[in-house]
Amino acid sequence: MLTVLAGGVGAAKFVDGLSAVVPPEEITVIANTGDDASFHGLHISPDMDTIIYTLAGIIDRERGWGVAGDTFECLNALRMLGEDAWFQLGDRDLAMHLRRTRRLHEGATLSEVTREICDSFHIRSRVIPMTDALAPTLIRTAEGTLPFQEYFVKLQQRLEVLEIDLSAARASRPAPGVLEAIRDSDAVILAPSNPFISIGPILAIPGVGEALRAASAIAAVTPIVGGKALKGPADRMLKSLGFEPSAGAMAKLYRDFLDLFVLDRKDEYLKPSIERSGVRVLVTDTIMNSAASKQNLARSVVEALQRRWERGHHART
Ligand code: FO1
Repeated sequence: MLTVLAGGVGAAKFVDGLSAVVPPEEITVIANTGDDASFHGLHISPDMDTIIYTLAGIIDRERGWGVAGDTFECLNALRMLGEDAWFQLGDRDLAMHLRRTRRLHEGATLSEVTREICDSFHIRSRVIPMTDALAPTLIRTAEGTLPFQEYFVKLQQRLEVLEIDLSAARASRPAPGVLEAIRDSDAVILAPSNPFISIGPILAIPGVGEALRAASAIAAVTPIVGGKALKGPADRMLKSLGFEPSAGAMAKLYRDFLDLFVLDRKDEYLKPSIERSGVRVLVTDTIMNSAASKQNLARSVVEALQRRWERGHHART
């Protein structure tokens, strides 16, 4: 069994590749819900939706989020009615949010609704939210503290981030199955997601840190290549939060519990310094721009973890 801690686009691509390399039933995805937001009375879980649409094969590949070929008639109509509609909710995408919100109003938990939605899409891996509680990530900037999507989408990540407030995640409880999945897996993989706003909220959930320390093996795939984030503001955040914008800084952030760090070939020169901190390094191609590249990356990570298990086994016998 493998557990993946996941943000949105990068994580979804990685899990997509992984499910072609190991049986999808053996994968549990624990998704960040710190980005969740309410628009037009609907509960949106962008990272979970990105994972679900990707695994269902209907993601808009160009944008990385939303449904391929979706239209925006409803949003346009809302704008005509004077609604502030800057968050792009497509007509088909709205069905997901309508269904989720109705079930939440009926008293279902977010993990229950997520399971139902995954079943409707015949998704064979298990996707669970990090928590069933509302745990919004807040972004502190010089111009005030903002809800995540306001910083990310409305203001296009233009403001410098001074602090990321994960207090809601810290005050929440893990969703059913989260700690068990981490503890009972053969390995936990931190997807190539932003360490502060995607993986950070999951790590802030009470009990997750301890479960990780009890996990059999933990690998992390870098979301930073050549000092640049593959997507989103991770490189700028590293800088504004006082770190070097490099894959090496990423490895340091996770150093406490990491067994294997997956570095892009372009950054191979960082391998010795990361290994000196006691973390093994796998150097491979991490850019996922085709089905083959997603699967190759997933295969390399799984094989490196397998080599580790074999070595551990020989050491004990
Ligand atoms: N990202 C955008 O940049 N602009 C949008 O209007 C937008 C709408 C949206 C709707 C549904 C959904 O599931 C995701 C959406 N995203 C949008 C992506 C999302 O805001 C971010 O990529 C994640 O929250 C960061 O991981």
